Formats: sequence, C-alpha cells, structure tokens
Amino acid sequence: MGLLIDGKWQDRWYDTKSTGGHFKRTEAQFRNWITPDGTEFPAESDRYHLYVSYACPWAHRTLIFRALKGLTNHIDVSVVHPDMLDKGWELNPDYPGATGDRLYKKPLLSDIYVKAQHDVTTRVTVPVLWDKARKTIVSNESSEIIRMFNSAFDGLTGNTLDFWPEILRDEIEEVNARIYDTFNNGVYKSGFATSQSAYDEAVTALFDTMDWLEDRLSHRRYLMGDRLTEADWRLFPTLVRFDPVYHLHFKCNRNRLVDFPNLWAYTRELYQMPGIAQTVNFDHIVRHYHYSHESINPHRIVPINPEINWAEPHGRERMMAA
Ligand SMILES: N[C@@H](CCC(=O)N[C@@H](CS)C(=O)NCC(=O)O)C(=O)O
Repeated sequence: MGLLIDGKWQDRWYDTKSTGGHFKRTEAQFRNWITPDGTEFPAESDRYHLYVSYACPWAHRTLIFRALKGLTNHIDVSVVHPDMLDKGWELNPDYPGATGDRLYKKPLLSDIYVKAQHDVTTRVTVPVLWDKARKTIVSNESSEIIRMFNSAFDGLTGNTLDFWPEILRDEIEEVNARIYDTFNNGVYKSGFATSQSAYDEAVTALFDTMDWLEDRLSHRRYLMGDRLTEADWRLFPTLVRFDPVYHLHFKCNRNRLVDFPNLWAYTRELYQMPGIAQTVNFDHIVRHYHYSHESINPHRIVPINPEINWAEPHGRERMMAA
C-alpha cells in the first residue's frame, strides 16, 4: 500500500498520527465527465474501460450501475488481484476472477495512473474509468462515475431507468451524506482507528445509523419509499460486506446485519435483483480485507466466516404503499 508522488511509487500506510488516530479518506484526483454529446468525453460504445476490485465497495457501485443500466456490452472491465500489498493494487491475473490488465498488460494499477499522467501525485485507488481513445483517466470517483452511468449512455442503450430522479435529489443527497460519513466510510473509520476514542466515536455513529436505517426500512420498501434510487445502491455494497468482513475485521460488532430484520431482508431483496449477484464476489471480498491489512491482521489469516443464505425469500413486496 502506498501512493504515487511525482509519478514515483512510495510505499507507506495511511497516516493516522497527524489526526489523533482518525482515518481520513483523501479526495479523488481525476474528475472529468462523460456526457451524451461531449466534445472531450462523449458517450460511445467500447470506448471506456473500468478497472475495479471485486473487494472494494466503491468500485462495487460502478459494477452495479454498469449492470443496471445495460452497459455490460459497452464498457469492458479489468479486475485487479484481491491482495493489495506493498505495490498497491496489482493487475495480476493469477487468482480466480482476476483478469489482469485487459488493455495494456501492465502489471500494476499505478502503471495506469502514470500512463494517464507521467508526473501524477495521487493515491492509486479503484475504481478507475479509463478512456481508450484519449488514453487517460476520465474519473476515479465512484459517486460521479455512477451518475455518468445513470444517464450519459441512455441514447446508446435505450435504458432510461433513472436512479437519480430530479424530484428526489435533495432527499437523496441528505441520506447519502449520512450513510457515506457514518456507514460506507464509517466501517473504515472504525476499523482503521488507532485510538480508542476515534474507534468509539466511529462505531457509535455507525450503529446509530444502522438503527435509523432499520427503522426507516420498517415502513418503506426502499430508502426513498417505493422508488429504488442511487441511495439504495450506495448503501448496498457496505451491507453486503458487513457480516463477512466488517463485523469481525473492522470491529463493527455491536450487532450483525442479520440481527436487523428489515435491513437484512432489504439487503437480500437488492442482492436478488437481476444482474446484482454477479457483481458480488465474496471470495475476493473476504480475501482482500483479511490478507491486505497487515496492521489489523498481521498473520493474514482468512477466517472461516458465517454461512449466510442470500437466497432466502425477502418478503419485501408487502412494504409497497398500501
Ligand atoms: N473516492 C474514491 C475512493 C476509492 C477508494 O478509496 N478505493 C480503495 C479500495 S476500497 C482503494 O483503492 N484504496 C487504495 C488506497 O487508498 O491507496 C471513490 O469512491 O471512488
């Protein structure tokens, strides 16, 4: 694990010394947008490529939107190796489900960042949305990539499903903000905390949010009511990883996901939607976290993990507005 400074790889772990034991996520660097008729990044079939990790919840969002929006035949994918060690993410195909670099046969994801900009200073994160025509990174910010996927390619695919409807945007942003800070990122803040107080603060906010979600989903089928939106799909990747990884590895262990009847049934409903199970690779998920985070799990032992029945009927149909 490390980062690129002036295009050169430096091996170092997250700095929590300067923040009193708190984990702080840095801002993504490449923030361009694909638009239907853009001059720089126009929506075209077979022009863009996604570099992802099946383990990463942020990359997972982009795989979900690629599936939901009928983009699988238009945007191809390279999947990194689940182990993220001293060279960062590796494009090594030597693991079931890892593809290697399907565009350039580069060994490391950092090579892709340097190919985009030779003197770049950045963390080397997934997901990366790559433009094959301009040979550069369009974006490495998942929240923006999913908004591009939501609408930019509609003319090409004819898929007009809208997970970011104008009328619900304010409410979605409000819910996203809480879920991002205390849940999506909250698990990392709990797990990577290096002081008791930083951990206590993060894990308390995290379970407050799970209680709030459980209550909200006891009278709404989805976060916004009857309509499935971006807010649900941003929540799902963290839920799916909760019992196999975050509960043990990140010490988020007041409760398991399966202890929240509404939240657990809701997670199963999303998991069972067409195309979604194929975006979830539990082997990469469990392997990545336990094997890669030496500071938390120095012996790299991958645990046995609970058996979870993802096929159990969810029964959420009864939640539709009566
Ligand atoms: N803002 C980014 C965050 C992505 C991110 O942090 N990805 C993690 C994997 S889960 C990563 O690649 N970490 C490597 C690092 O921080 O060096 C997004 O949402 O796209």
